[in-house]
Amino acid sequence: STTIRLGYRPRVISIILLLSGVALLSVSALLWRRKTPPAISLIRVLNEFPHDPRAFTQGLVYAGNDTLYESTGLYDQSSVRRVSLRTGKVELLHLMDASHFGEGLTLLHDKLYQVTWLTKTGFIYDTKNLNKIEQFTHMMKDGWGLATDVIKKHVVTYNGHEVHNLNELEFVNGEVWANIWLTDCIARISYSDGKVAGWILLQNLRENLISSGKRGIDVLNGIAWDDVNSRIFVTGKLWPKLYEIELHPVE
Ligand code: DDQ
Ligand code: CA
Repeated sequence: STTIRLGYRPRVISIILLLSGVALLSVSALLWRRKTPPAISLIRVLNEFPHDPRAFTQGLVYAGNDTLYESTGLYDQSSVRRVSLRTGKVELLHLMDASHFGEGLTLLHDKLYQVTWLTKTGFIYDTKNLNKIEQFTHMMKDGWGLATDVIKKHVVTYNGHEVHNLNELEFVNGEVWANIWLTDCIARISYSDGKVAGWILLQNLRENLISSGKRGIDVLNGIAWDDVNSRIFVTGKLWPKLYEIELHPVE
């Protein structure tokens, strides 16, 4: 019986080794996964819509019913507007005082909240008529993006490095998305720790506008999320188009 046992043992041992090898491999795959860089996505355009080419877009939100609200900058032409998604037509316009440069915009219940670039002043508007209801002072020197609905303070980092120039913002599916000023990238930021969980690369949008002869367009800026239909809209400053996009992760 000893010889039989000896004959079997190595096989049993090798099966155990094989199994533990598989287990080790899967554990290390999980650990490896955790260490791999954040996901990169390219995009595909699902729909394109007209956008006012004079709108220096600084804030964009979706309000349901194919309606967007938009905040625009530049000192003598800053505005808040209600815009039809399908036609790009400005349905309602509030022109701001020439001393303010419109920046981030967000929608909460039936009010719009807007910050301004260097004047530390914020405004609250009634969505019904875009009348100014109130104004407030924001503590930062520069108002840039604005989104709802978390109250937390983070330094945004990517692999331990600070990420600067976060511009227009949107709260998308539990993440904060931010246009990075002067780039064609959107950072997907975890609201719980401020870490960049992924990058969306959208250079083809601006490249296509330029190669189709559009002149004078500025940077990609403006993200709006339709949480009922899971639609993502993006545009840019002085862009003649607004896009509905979907993400395609790069392997
Ligand atoms: N910000 O969007 C990065 C927060 C501010 C951008 C301000 C750009 C000023 C451009 C002025 C152009 C004058 C023709
Ligand atoms: Ca937004």
